[in-house]
Amino acid sequence: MAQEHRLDALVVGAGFTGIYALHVLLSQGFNVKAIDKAPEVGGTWWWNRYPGAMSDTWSHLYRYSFDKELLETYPWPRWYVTQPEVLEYLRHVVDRHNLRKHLQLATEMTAARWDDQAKLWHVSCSTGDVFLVRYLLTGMGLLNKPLIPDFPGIDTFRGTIAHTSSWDPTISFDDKRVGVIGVGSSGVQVVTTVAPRVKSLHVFIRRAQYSIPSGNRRVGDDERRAVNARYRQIWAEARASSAAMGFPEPNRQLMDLSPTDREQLLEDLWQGGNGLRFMMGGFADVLVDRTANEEVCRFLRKKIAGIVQDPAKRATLTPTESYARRPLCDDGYYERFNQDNVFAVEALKNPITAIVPEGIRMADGTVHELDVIVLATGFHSLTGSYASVALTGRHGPTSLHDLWEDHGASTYLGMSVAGFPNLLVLNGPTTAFTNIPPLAETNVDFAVDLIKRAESLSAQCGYPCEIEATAEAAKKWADLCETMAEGSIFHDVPSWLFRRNIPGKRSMTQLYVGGLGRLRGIMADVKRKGFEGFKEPVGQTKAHL
Ligand code: NA7
Repeated sequence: MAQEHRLDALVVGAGFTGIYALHVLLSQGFNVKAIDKAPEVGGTWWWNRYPGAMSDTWSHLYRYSFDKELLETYPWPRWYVTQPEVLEYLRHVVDRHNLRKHLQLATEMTAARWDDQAKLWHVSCSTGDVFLVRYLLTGMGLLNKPLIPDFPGIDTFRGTIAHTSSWDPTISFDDKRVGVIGVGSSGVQVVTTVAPRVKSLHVFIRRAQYSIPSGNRRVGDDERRAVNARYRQIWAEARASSAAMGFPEPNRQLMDLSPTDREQLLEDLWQGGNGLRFMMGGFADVLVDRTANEEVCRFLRKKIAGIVQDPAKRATLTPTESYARRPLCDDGYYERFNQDNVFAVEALKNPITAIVPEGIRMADGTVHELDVIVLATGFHSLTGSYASVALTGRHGPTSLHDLWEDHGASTYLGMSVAGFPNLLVLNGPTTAFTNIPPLAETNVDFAVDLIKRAESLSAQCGYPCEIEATAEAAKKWADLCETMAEGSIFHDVPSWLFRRNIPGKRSMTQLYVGGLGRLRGIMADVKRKGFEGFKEPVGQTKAHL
């Protein structure tokens, strides 16, 4: 039955970030609950249940660091964790830390309004529940709202059609004629996994992407013991690095090497596996120097040519753009196209024009007949996660999402928004581009520091003190994100990183590409300077009393 709940804090989202926020706030003695629209915890890992869904961070760093015993004992049999394994792990963390009774699932936040008189967030939910809380923490994911292209006739398809982020894992591919639209991480994983089981597979490729071998394999007992013995150091190094993926990030410049050494080092990286390591773990100039980037592209195109036998398929599968998207890795993606029943369908010059009852129609009139269509078409990234919530601050009635649309995603340190007191955005727009679990721990720890400071100031002065970024600090942060992005080749391609994947929407800088180590350094500095960039809580609140 719908209820009114009065709490210190509400956490929205029960993925990696929300679960940790709930745990930390409870352990600090706060009266707090977490809600999630899904019927189970897991966030991204609950929704993305498509075949082959897997993390591409090494297993020992795709987890929390806060529970040392769990870190050392929880199994991670292979170098990458699959979607069911991540979900199982998160469920285990929730049970182990007795968090379930503080969770309310199948509950979606639909609106949240800051009441400037009562100094409370008034949060309305799909269930009719209302939460009145001092602090609102949103861990709603970076990639939450699916991007479903506006294909005419999409409702007329006679077979099964679904987006990867709302996939029903019971859907069968066996002996089916399958179409996959999109070849980002999701599409590449689906293709690689289902190709051996299908009757036929048509992969619709608008802009091909580079993918390298993942290098996935079993973790040996010795390797596990070695990681356990060095865990403290491994985490310290990851937190200080940019990608926080556990590989070193050398300062070496690709173009300083002789052509022979270059080739050898690229070959070593290819053999070692992992897309992120290939992009960031070999050389420092791949993302900033176009000559170096093109050299890497040349190497990768040669690899694709060496794998894909059919010249027409090879042409469709070979990227022409810079190596500048979120890097991919796979367990035999290009090899699957050597199967006679797997087709690479060129969809840039000859785009998809409609979905028809029998399948997919292309601009030239060809209809590919299908039983199952997988929309691996991506997301309304970062700001998109806030599109369906009427979240209004001190100056209402424009919602946070609409403000971001109008003025850019200006969010101090990726966390606090001027005019939205006591809202703590976790892993939201302009947070660092990095490995998510350590980012979640970093952001939650900083948010909880802010809350503890506001609580202690409130206790001292006898009225509620607020957490709120100054407009100047938010602007400075947005400018820094912009400047760092401008120097990066990430800007060159139409990907979700800068929201250049959505037809009709302007591009937006919504990530801090300086990485985790720098973000942590900046946060430590802000804290050392008495939370510089946040409004002075006492004076601000007095003015409102
Ligand atoms: P991505 O990486 O955004 O990939 C989406 C793919 O869908 C990409 O290949 C797009 O082609 C393609 N797409 C989108 N619309 C169309 C239409 N209308 N026709 C043909 N192809 C289309 O999403 P993912 O889910 O794979 O991965 C997102 C992140 O999740 C990933 O980076 C990891 O961080 C985890 P385009 O390139 O736009 O031509």
